[in-house]
Amino acid sequence: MRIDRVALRCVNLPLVSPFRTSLGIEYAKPALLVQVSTDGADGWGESVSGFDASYSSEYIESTRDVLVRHLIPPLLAAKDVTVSSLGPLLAGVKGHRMAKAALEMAVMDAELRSYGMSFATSLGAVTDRVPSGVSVGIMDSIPELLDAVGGYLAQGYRRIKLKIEPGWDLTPVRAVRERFGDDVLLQVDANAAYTLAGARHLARLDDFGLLLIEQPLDEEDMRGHAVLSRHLTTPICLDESIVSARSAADAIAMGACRIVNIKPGRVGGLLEARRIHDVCAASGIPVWCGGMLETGLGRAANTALAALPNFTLPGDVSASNRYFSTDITDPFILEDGHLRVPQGPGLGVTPLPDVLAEVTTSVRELVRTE
Ligand code: NPG
Repeated sequence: MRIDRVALRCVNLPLVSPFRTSLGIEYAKPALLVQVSTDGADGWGESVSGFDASYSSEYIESTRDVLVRHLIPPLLAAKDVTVSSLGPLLAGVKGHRMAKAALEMAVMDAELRSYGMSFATSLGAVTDRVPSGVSVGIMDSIPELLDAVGGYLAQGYRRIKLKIEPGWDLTPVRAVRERFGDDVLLQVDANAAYTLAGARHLARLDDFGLLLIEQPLDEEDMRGHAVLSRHLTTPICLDESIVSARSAADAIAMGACRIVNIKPGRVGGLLEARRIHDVCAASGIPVWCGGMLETGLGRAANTALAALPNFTLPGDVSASNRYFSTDITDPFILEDGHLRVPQGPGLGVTPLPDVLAEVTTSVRELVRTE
């Protein structure tokens, strides 16, 4: 496939309600979209980098910069690009996994569309619908939290994830358990907000029958997670710490986690995400698909990934209306607590031109010169 043009498009979608985590509050979802035009089909990708560097060292402007200067030029110069040639083509650029993931997604979409295969089939999906979990932000009060959780359960969400931070942990978890009972699949996500000094406090979460506690400690503190896991009966799940199949293998070998959250955007793309899935499966470690408030494009890719066999826990793959009143693609809808895995060629969804035009804040194009 020859790549003739790459367009980088920044969009900004208002959120239906503010989303607060231990990292800060988001009122809107900015995203960098990548559109590749080839001698065959076009393809779309989406970067999960955020407005700032609070979740990861990458952020939208750094993603755009490395794409423009270092990642797109070799693609525009290459005679033939396939998704499997991207690894070697881009190996000279260290890191920048979110940028590489967005580019890989766009190339994969173009390639699969050109021969009419879906992401799901290409990745090895074993189901055509995936159970949907919802992530619930930190709220101003417990009644507000209980209202939100009650609303999501009424809509049919299969699992609730509560964002926690020091000062907002035991009380909200206890309140949700007391109101909605022990049968609700419940887990918590700290986004690295604790230190090992909080081990005894975190162990009090063991009383609540949680599925897991996600990323309690700093992303680089693998040893700390291994130590902490010896103080808890609740399984530790790693998110930010898992950046590759190799880091997943290390974490598992050290006993730093018993469950892994896989986000393709965080680990450099869907192919690496599948390798992490495979490493975890070989070690008997269940995985689930994380989310970064993706638009329908990223959501389509995540849903396809979540249909692989070792994704045995519901993921943060919620319906479009959890975050957006209008998505840029046809919306993902909750059906009996599940999302349908798109079956059309490539991602199986494309941006709706009118909506896309409305939410676009900038476009930058790079074209092939010869
Ligand atoms: O449903 O897409 C979703 C969001 C799920 O809570 C969610 N994501 O740490 O996993 C996370 C968290 C997040 C989102 C963190 C955006 C930072 C930014």
